[in-house]
Formats: sequence, C-alpha cells, structure tokens
Amino acid sequence: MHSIEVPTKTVIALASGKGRSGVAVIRLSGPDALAVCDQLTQGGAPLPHRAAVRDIVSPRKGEFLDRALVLVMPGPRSFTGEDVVEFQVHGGSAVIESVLNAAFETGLCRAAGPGEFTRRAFENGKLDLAQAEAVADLIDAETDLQRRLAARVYHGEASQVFDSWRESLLSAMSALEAVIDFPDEADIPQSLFDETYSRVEQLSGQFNRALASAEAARAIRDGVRVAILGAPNAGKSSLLNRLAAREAAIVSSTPGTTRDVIEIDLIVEGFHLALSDTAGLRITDDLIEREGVRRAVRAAAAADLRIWVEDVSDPVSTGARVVDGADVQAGDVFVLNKIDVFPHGDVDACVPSNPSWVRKSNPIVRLSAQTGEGVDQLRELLAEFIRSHYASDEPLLVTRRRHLDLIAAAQSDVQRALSGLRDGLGPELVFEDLRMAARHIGAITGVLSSEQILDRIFADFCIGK
Ligand SMILES: Nc1nc2c(ncn2[C@@H]2O[C@H](COP(=O)(O)OP(=O)(O)O)[C@@H](O)[C@H]2O)c(=O)[nH]1
Ligand SMILES: [Mg+2]
Repeated sequence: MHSIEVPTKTVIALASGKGRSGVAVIRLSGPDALAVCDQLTQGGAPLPHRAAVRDIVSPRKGEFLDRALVLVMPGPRSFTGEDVVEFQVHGGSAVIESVLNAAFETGLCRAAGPGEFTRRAFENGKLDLAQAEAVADLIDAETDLQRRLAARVYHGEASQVFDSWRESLLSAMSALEAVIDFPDEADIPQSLFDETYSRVEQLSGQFNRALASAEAARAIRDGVRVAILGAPNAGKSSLLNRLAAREAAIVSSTPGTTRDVIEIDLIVEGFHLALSDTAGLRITDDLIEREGVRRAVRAAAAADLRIWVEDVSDPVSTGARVVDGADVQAGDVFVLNKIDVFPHGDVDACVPSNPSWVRKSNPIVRLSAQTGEGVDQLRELLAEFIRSHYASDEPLLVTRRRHLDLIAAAQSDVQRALSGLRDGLGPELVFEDLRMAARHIGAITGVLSSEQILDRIFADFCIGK
C-alpha cells in the first residue's frame, strides 16, 4: 500500500484518541504541511516551535471552524523528520471532522494510513525499527510493567545491545576476511581461531540469556494465562467471580451452565493476568457442551497456570470427569472448594474420584468461593507464581515475537559457526554463518528490511501514530 507513489506526500490524521475529549490533536506531516497550515489558519502558520492561537477556517467558504493552538515543527527536527504541524482543537467528533475536511479541501494532503507517521520517522532515521515498534507498545501499555518495558526499548536501550551484537559479529567477520584474502594459508591461524571462537561463544551465551528472558517479557506484554478447570458444579464460575469481585460468569446449580470460555483481566504483582472460566470437564452427549469441554481442554493446554477446582462436599458424585488432554501439570494449584459446607474434607477424598488429580506436590488451597474464606490464600499463591516465574533481574530485551525469532535464528547461525570452527571448516563457510547471524540481528533494528516486512509491522499500528 505504502510503496505506491502517491502524488500528495503530506498526510493528516487525528493523533489523539477517538471520542469526546477536552482537546484533540490533529497532526500533519510532509512537504506541504506548512502550506496546508497557511490555508487553514487566519494569520497563517506561526513561527516554528512557538505555540500560537489561530482561528481555523475552511479554505473554500472561509467559515470559522474552531480556535486552535497551533505548533509548527519543521523537519528534520520533528517526530517524523519531515515538516510537522499540530493543531490542538476542541475534542468533539464534528469539530475534528470539519478540520480534517478543511485540510482535504486544500488538495495538498491525504489521510494517513496506520502507523504512517512512525514509519516515516523510521524511514528518516529518527527511530530504528525496534524503537518504532516500541511506540506502538507504549501506546498499548496498560500496566506499569508493560509501560516500563516499552519505554526502555523506545529509549534505545535494547537497540544498543542489538547493535553491539552486530558490531561484534562484523568484526569477527572482518578478521576472517583477512585469512580468506590470503588463500595460500589454508587454515585459520591459531590466534585468530582462538579469538574468533571465544568471541562467538560469548555472543551465543548472550543470545541464550536473551532468549531465556523472553518468556518473562512475553508474560509482561501479553499477560499470564490462568485457566480455572474442574468438574461441572465444582464452583469454577463462583471462584472466577470471587477473584474478579464481580458477577462476570453465570453461577448455577445446574451442571453444564458455563459452555464457553469466559475471560477476565486481573492485575497481580503488576502483571496482567488473563483468567478464564471454562465448561466443567465431563464426557457428555450434548453437542454444545461437548464443544465447551473441547474449548476448556484447549484453554488448559494454552494456560501458563491451571487452577483445578474440586467440590470437597461432594467429591465422588459427579462421576466420570476425566477428559483426554486436560492434565494436571507441576505447579498447578488445587482448590478444594465449598469448605463452608464440608469443612473437614481433604484432598485424599478427592483424588480417587479424579485420577488425573495425581498429586505432584501441587499447592492446595481450601476455600469457599461462596463466603470468600480462604480466597486470599489463593491470591497469594497466584502472586507467588508470578514472582517466581516472571520477576527477573535480567534486563528484558526481547519484547516481541519477531525479535525472539530473529535472535533464535542468529543463535543457530552462530552455533553452526562454532561447530564449523571446531571441525576445521574453511574460513569462508564460517564467515557465511556469521554473515547470516549479523543479518538476523540487524533485521531487529531494521538495518536491512524489505518493504513487505515493514508493511506487516506498521499495519498493526493505529491510525494517527
Ligand atoms: N456452599 C457453597 N456453594 C457453592 C460454593 N461455590 C459454588 N457453590 C454453588 O455450587 C453451584 C455451582 O457453582 P458454579 O460456580 O456455577 O460451578 P461451576 O459449574 O464449576 O462453574 C452453585 O449453586 C453455587 O452457588 C461454595 O463455596 N460453597
Ligand atoms: Mg460454570
């Protein structure tokens, strides 16, 4: 879409959020930004970097549209690197619409596509690709941890590390090149071998640590997935409502009420936690319920943590509840629910009714979803799970799947280079592996990136960014 040459290079969009607000920001960027501003404002475009109040008028009819604060930021000292003008107008949808239409009347600008401002900033060297992605992550950040992670990448902390990895690969390559240029020396000299080997090995260790921290970064970015599972009527929906402190799921004494997966968001230890309530696990002939069970099994498999709920007052009555694919994993939490009815029930009474409840020293919480007794203990277990799994002192660099894949690719390149060195392969082959690794790392910050890759990355942005 963006690769097509369009006659008007100047773009305009609402940069602030949609909906009614005190003030809305409309941003213009491109070679004609100042010309558009001149036609739209009584008194013309203000001096650069000076906020000025101007009446906005429609160029054709001269109709007064709004009184705005106008900011002119000539390129290259602007967000996009191009001439940028921002209008702060009153934040009503009709006002915004009228100012945008007035700008289109000039014939000098068109509506910006998703992420087009940030893409221009990238293309003009104001941001590298990882930083450009971090702009979107900053906008999407809902928790403080998500914000901090995105802010560090936006600030360039991660790019510095990626660039240093690439530098290191490039200098190992240029050392090898010296040997390649003297073909009568068939082998790599020992000193160069040692130096190259230890350099590449060190890099490989750094890649490994970055890859290991990616799981924590993913949990910060996308949230930790927790699924509530168990037999029909065990009290799963009641527990979800209790944790959410609201009536998110329907609670009913009729078994099989919950049929689709219901998801709510909680913030625990600063982490975004996606908690899902599922259909009771049992073998059934009801087609819709069966689909619900299938989705429950899928949610169980996709979850980072499972909470298995058992009705301690009635551990055997629900009969066959073993469903293929729903397995207890180490670290999963067992909940013995309804202790208000049956305070002395214990886990051993529940195990025979549910063979999949094989105990793997899983933590057990006794509670009542109805009265709330014991629920704090479950909250504490969730917090502990997050602390032990995701709180890390390692600097988290890998904020996106794309980065993870590229580092993993570079890791296999350098592994190949290392074994090539050990096996005494020719320097050209090792050089080639290192070159591939450098390309993969370079792609994170966009040193070399194809139009298609850029299109895909910026398509995820919102319009106005
Ligand atoms: N006494 C008591 N009843 C409960 C408790 N938790 C759930 N129930 C009841 O058990 C029935 C099934 O609850 P529900 O949350 O719909 O179970 P689900 O099928 O696992 O989602 C409802 O009648 C609830 O009121 C509890 O802690 N104590
Ligand atoms: Mg339910």
